Amino acid sequence: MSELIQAVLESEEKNDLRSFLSELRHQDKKYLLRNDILNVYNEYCTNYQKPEHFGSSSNLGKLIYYTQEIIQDISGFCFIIRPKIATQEVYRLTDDLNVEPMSVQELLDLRDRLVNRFHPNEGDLLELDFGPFYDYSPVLRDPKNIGKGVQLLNRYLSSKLFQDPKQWQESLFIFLSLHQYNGIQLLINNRIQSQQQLSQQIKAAIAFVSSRPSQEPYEEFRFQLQTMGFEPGWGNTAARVQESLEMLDQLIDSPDPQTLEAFISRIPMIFRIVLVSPHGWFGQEGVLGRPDTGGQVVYVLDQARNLETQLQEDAVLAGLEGLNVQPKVIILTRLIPNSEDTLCNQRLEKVHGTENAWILRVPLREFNPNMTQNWISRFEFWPYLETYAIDAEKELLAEFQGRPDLIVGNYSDGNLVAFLLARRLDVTHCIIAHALEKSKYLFSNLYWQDLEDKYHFSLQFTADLLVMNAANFIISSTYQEIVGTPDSIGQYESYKCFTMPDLYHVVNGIELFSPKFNVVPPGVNENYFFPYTRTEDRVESDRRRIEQMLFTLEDSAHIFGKLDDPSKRPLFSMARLDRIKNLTGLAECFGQSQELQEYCNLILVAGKLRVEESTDNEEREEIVKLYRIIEQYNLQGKIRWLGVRLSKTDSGEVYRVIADHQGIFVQPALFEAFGLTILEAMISGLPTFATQFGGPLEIIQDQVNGFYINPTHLEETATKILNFVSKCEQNPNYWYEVSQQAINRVYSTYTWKIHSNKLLSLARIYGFWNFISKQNREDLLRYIEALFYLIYKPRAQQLLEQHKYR
Ligand code: UDP
Ligand code: LCN
Repeated sequence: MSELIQAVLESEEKNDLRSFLSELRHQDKKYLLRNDILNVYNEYCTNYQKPEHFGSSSNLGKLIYYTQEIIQDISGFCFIIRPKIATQEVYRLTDDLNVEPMSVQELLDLRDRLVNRFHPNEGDLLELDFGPFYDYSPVLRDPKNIGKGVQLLNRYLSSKLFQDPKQWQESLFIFLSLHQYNGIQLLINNRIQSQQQLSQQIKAAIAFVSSRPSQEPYEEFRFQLQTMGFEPGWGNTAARVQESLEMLDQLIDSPDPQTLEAFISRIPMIFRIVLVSPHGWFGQEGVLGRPDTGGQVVYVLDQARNLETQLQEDAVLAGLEGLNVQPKVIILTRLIPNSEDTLCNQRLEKVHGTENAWILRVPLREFNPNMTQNWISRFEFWPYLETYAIDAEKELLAEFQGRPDLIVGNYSDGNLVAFLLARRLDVTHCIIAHALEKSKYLFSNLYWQDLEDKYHFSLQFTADLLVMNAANFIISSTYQEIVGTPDSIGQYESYKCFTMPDLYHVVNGIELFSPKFNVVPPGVNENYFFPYTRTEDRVESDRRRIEQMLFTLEDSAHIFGKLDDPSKRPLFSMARLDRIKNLTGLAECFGQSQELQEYCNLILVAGKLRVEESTDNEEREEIVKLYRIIEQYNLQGKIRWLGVRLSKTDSGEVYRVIADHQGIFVQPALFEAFGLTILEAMISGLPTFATQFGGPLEIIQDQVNGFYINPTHLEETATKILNFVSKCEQNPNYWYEVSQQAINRVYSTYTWKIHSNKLLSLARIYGFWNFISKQNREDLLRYIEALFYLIYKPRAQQLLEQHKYR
């Protein structure tokens, strides 16, 4: 039995539990989520005059704290308890306090019953279980190591080399013989014919290079090495070649995880990368994705640039300069014929500031021109992806003049295309979620049938399940994206067990303890976003122009509001006007606090100023709401709202000008998967107050380099900001201290250099693992393919039929 329930039942609190259940019974809601549970507990504590605490002194409090859901039916209550991260226990509690564990199947049936979708007489529902496929691979034990999968993998691989040296050394030898660049053999040539020979030759080669001056360029002794069986790829100087050979020598003699990681990370096996982000409005000017893909576009563009730079540096270090190596990165996206004055109808566009990174736009096949000539919402995009992947494959092969070495998917749609491409091309496959919709929309799976017309979650969640299992590795921006926090479940975790009533039950959707998960956060473009103190890199005329635009310029077409006192400290925020970004919540928080208005002005860079200018329903609603709040709280003279789309150069300068005025950045989203604006603000030197729901919880260390806010508690948020402001008034140094800490945090942890280095190292290690564990994965991939054809494809086809008549 659950330790937590047992503790309650064996203590004096047994009666308290009984009273709490009675409180629950009187609720209208039969399905309570954590917040509801806490509210009922709160009520219970008030009604029964009990102190409300979740600490160690109350077992009931602890039980409530760890209970994620309570479902009530005629026979009692089902408690879904999450006693620790990534672990779920389910119990049925009857009225007479009898406790029985429930199986996952029973839980899913109960959920179906609750929405009147339980039909046991019509036969069993399809059950999806990915669990058995993970029997072959290592799993982590401690949840705190989730997201550091590569460490376990290195330990596992090196122990295999140790336990079964013959077979594993042979595999390593074959792996090393495989690498080529444009038909030129790398690392080992055919003078070395076997693993034993390799072992001997390494020692000879080490003796040879150690006799050369350490900084001697590789080109000077290239031919001697070649006669010994070694081709380019070991290093650019005698010292580096020696180091690489010694690592390999050590791996053969006494393998250890660190050497394995360091050695495999050096192998020149990646020159061509595809970053898949198909859904469109992907460009460098005048476009910012569309709802919910803004950050993704910024992320992928910066990633492409930095991967190219890293690949170039790696090629130099590997000693490949003489081979005229030109790494290539292609961002694969959709060509949109009706491109609304953007370049999204252009097939090929070079990524600014790169030598060989490109945006390749491939059109959808023309099923119904009304649809396929235009932008298609991410919720409707599913039927086009399979044929898109087939067409994209041909174009990629032509552009690369061969196969890519790594395919990285982005978001659910891109991840599916990446899977189809990787399967056909047999290439290492990585996925990035950015934001999984399942946990974003409450009960999205339970009520999927009611939401299907608008959101088509049956396709999206099926695609998500398939790709997260198919991928060789997954990178996430935060730990909590995978497994949440002690009191909230992670985005990937929400795929572990769920029902799609009448479609399928997922009893084990993903192995959260698999080493495939790695946390690799993004960085920020340091050419555009840098500290306000770096005056030498700022353009004075830009600074003046932006300052005017933010505080004084009158331009009714794009700017709303005239400040009574522009010298007050600016509270600044910038985001698209989505409901979830909650800029209206920030305006309301500001509106409700006279004191905040006394000390600060509110400055928002957000969306558009007029409903007529927007085509997005959510944005239109938010525009109306923002005007209503301004009127309700009489904020005229205290707020400026800029409905402008800024270039990157300008948005960088905007943050810095706000910092010149000792301003504050506030990110009030109801949920933020990661939050690139937070990095941008912090690196610029802005003290930042950001939502505690999502990624910011990991980016910021509360009260050290920024502050958490609960954007649903307006008064508390205002007080937090005011405390900071008054501390700054009393001690002018305080603002500078927090500002400097914010800058330090980004440079130490969130740079694209760290990101691309790590991503490429992972790609090589998982590529190696993929090579040696191929047979073990084939059954999983076949299962995934079957689900793709049997569930995904017919549903996609149905949606396509609907699109034909639009
Ligand atoms: N952004 C912008 N102009 C705007 C709003 C946002 O340039 O009016 C940029 C912002 O600088 C950031 C990105 O869009 O680089 C938003 O990314 P984030 O991760 O914060 O949120 P998302 O839009 O992906 O939900
Ligand atoms: C999507 C989001 O919702 C943001 O939180 C992220 O920062 C962005 O993608 C980039 O990953």
